[in-house]
Amino acid sequence: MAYPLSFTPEVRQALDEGRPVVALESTIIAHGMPYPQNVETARAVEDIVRAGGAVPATIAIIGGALKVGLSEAELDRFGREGRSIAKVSVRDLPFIVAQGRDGATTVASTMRIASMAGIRVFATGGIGGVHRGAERTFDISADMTEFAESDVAVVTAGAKAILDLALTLETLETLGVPVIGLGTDEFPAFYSRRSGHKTPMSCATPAEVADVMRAKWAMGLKGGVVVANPIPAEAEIPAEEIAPVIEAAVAKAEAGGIHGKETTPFLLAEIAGVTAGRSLAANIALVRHNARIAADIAVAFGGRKP
Ligand code: PSU
Ligand code: MN
Repeated sequence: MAYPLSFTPEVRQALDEGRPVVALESTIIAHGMPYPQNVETARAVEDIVRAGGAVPATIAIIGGALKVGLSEAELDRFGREGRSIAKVSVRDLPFIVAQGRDGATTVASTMRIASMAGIRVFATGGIGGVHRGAERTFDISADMTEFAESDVAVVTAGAKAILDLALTLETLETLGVPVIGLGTDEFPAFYSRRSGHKTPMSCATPAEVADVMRAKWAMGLKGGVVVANPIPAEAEIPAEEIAPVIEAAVAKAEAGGIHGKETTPFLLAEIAGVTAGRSLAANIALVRHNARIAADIAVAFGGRKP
């Protein structure tokens, strides 16, 4: 029997009618951006998805319930409480549910819950991946392995250079995950449009991405698709400008003995602090852009999994 999910009426109705739905994560709200920009962005992103002809479903855990769609009050509370809400990846799901707690879902756990709900498209900012120094720390985000598990296409501005992008792409290859550059043949580096790493394939339009999703799942190939969508040019921070900031943040994390699930939020907060408003503005711009593209893909895909 399927595990019960808690839907908002808007999402429930859209899924019942087979209309396009776009999943959104909640770790980006609670741990990825400061208040109030986190709540403003989460709302704006939901509106962008609606304007694109799809229904947004922000995913989180509230009182142990797997929520698919949040009310305005719930979304606002997640933004205000921020980092005091548990960051929940897949390994944390059973504990948070069993204890009846609140949790902000990462890309991995959002993919899993979206998949349980039958949602095939998900917009985020940046995915987790293989951390620099992973050969010593074994720090590889559960986002990677989730891409081998859940049948969801995730629209991302690539991944931040806090990660080892070459090893992240190698890992996705091992896991059998298509990484599609949308309008580019280069894997974008979140703040920057270019990283120097090629994507294994590229598509010109959201409709072509939807074709790849259909082909993958029609063949019975399990797992997700990475849709790498570069930050809009006017919002980008050139790689050479952001690189020293990232180097310093990674060094500070190592020196401070930061590890495990704290690493990503620590690095994100560090970079945001050092670049003042600039990285936050870039982050907001790319999330909004990803939401628009995700809506287009969801519409082109046509709602239901074949
Ligand atoms: N990368 C970002 N912004 C984010 C995250 C990653 O640029 O907000 C969040 C996402 O929720 C992602 C999670 O799934 O961090 C990965 O954490 P970890 O590396 O601990 O798996
Ligand atoms: Mn990790």
